[in-house]
Amino acid sequence: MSGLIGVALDLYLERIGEADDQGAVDLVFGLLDDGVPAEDLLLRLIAPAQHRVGDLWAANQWSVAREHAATAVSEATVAAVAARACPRPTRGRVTVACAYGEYHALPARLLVEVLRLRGWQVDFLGASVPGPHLMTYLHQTGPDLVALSCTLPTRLPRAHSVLTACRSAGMPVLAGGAGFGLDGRYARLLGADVWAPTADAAADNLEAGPLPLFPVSPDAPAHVTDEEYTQLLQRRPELLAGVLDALTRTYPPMASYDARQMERTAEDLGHIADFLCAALYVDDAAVFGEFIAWTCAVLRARGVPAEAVVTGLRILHDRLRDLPRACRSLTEGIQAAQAAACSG
Ligand code: B12
Repeated sequence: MSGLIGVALDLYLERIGEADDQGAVDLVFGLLDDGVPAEDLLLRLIAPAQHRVGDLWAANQWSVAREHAATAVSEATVAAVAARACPRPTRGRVTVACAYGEYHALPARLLVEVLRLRGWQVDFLGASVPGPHLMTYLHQTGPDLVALSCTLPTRLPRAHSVLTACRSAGMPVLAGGAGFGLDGRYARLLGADVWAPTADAAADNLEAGPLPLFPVSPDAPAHVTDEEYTQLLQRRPELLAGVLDALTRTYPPMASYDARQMERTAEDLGHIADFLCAALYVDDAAVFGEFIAWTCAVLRARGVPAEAVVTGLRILHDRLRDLPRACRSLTEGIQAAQAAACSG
């Protein structure tokens, strides 16, 4: 069965890359008719194809528009698989939501459909759910479990608010998504009751009976012990304007940037500041270092050398000397960018 899926993966990618909804659905229905389980189609065909979409975008082989179109087709395909399977709920009720500001709804949707296939009654609230509204909904509907999805580490502070509110209301939360870290370490740190790396692992855990809950973390999240996270958040607008200005003066190629390139650089700096905030929030410089390594690869594919990132990070470091934890993350980021510059 895995052989069938392996062969279909390239074909599926081709179809979503051409925004071919019908072709993608036909392919997947054909595999269902051949006996491939719906769950395998969701997790071993559509999910890896979406990762490939990300890689193709990162390598500048696919445009943002093509990535959006492909993702829209995958969403339609997931819906078609779900509509065809249409299982009756035989187990408890789960609410699945994405943290506020988190627009990666498809990873959560895959969890939703896997849980439904396994007999759970699932309410799916979709992308970017404001915390207070989520809490009201949970109080009104009283699910057995809340499943919170977070793909970007930058959304962890918002996820934390939900985790805290659910904990005080005595509602168990299952956390998941790449933002919580490969081993779920930020889920544990921020007070989730349980974490799972994938949708099927989550479903297996739930089926196995009472959840193996995390012990309450003895470490308070770092942002509670000092003011660096809050300070960086408050200083963000003037800091970014100042860094963009200094970068224009110290990085010669920027002198000839057009308005669009300037806008993109400002956006990249914004993401860099957001990931720095996230690293401070969970007190883990690796969050920042990994993002910088990824950013350098993305920029290199677009003709921007890692030296530009090194220069920008040095300027940031200079301006944040009063924040020692931020400086530690920035140092890790500078090292990651220098390594990228050497390998490029
Ligand atoms: C499609 C996409 C988007 C779409 C999302 C649309 C949608 N409807 O989902 C849009 C265009 C909105 C988007 C926006 C952005 N994106 Co994007 N996106 C992607 C992409 C290509 C695919 C996402 C996807 O479908 N993944 C497939 C699933 C299967 O992912 P998964 O994480 O493996 O999911 C499994 C588990 O995590 C788990 N799981 C997920 N949730 C939960 C919850 C629980 C409770 C449990 C138990 C388990 C669980 O179950 C899933 C199935 O097993 C990824 C690439 C990638 N590698 O994922 C980038 C990616 C995630 N995006 C990225 C970025 C940077 C962004 C932007 C910041 C880009 C920008 N410049 O604006 C914005 C941020 C928007 C925001 N604030 O949320 C980066 C993140 C980099 C990083 N270091 O963190 C990635 C990795 C970029 C890449 N290589 O292409 N993106």
